[in-house]
Amino acid sequence: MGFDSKPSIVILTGAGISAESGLPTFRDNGGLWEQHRMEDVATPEAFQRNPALVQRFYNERRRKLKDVSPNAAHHALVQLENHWSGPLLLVTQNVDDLHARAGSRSLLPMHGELLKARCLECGAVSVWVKDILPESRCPRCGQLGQLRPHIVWFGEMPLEMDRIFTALEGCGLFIAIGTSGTVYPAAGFVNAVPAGARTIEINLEFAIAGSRFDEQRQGTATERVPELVAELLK
Ligand code: BV8
Repeated sequence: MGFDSKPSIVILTGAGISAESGLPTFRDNGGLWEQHRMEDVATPEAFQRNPALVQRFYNERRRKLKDVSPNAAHHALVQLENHWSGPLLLVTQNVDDLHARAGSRSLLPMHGELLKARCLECGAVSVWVKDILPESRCPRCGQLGQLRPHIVWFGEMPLEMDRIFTALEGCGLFIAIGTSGTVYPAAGFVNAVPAGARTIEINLEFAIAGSRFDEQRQGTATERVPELVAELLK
């Protein structure tokens, strides 16, 4: 694809990019939300009401990270970042660590990270690879039993929104990969790019409603993402 100057790229990934690594998505059958109602495990109210259930939901998902690895789609995005001469920002809705483990550097986990805990007492965000338990202590203030997952729940503000919108408003290419486009504000990012920017969606299947993307590439992430990256780097 012919670009004279290399425009800036913003990429948005969702659970679909991690599916082939073995992590369940939210809405495909057998998805995460089927085992739990979202209201029961991914809202501040749920955490107030039943902290043990919420901690268990995230402890289970955090443990699973040890058993999975980045896939060809994650690695292809690292290739793109390493060889694209223009700016590139990878915004992920995923809370797994697969992009980071693949080597992505310009990475913005807008919904938080499973491998971090946040202290309700002092606000510190710490790397946290074990279960969060009632007897867990904050590494900064030492407070007992005040740690929550560093995850953005429904009704909470996603992280670094200003930085994301600045990148969107200046980008020449927006690529969405493996997201159902059901959760806002991420689902609205495609509407924030400048007129004339190229928008591409890679998905296993597309929402019935008409697409707001210039191009839709149907298929699995491990098939379609390396293909697109090869085209862009040609
Ligand atoms: C906000 C972390 C306001 C948690 C997530 C009522 C009450 C409260 C809020 C709302 C409400 N109604 C609407 C809202 C707003 C709400 C929202 O949009 N709700 C939806 C359900 C309608 N949004 C929020 O609450 C957001 N915050 O609005 O704040 C505010 C304003 C001012 C001040 C303060 C606050 C916060 C949203 C963040 C929630 N946290 N994640 C956790 O992970 O446990 S969201 C979670 O679901 C994911 O992070 C992701 O973002 C989201 C959507 O999931 P996807 O990634 O798209 O995955 P999904 O399964 O849906 O789709 C997978 C796709 O992949 C499919 O298309 C599939 O076909 C495809 N696929 C599958 N396999 C493959 C594949 N593609 C390629 N290859 C494959 N192999």
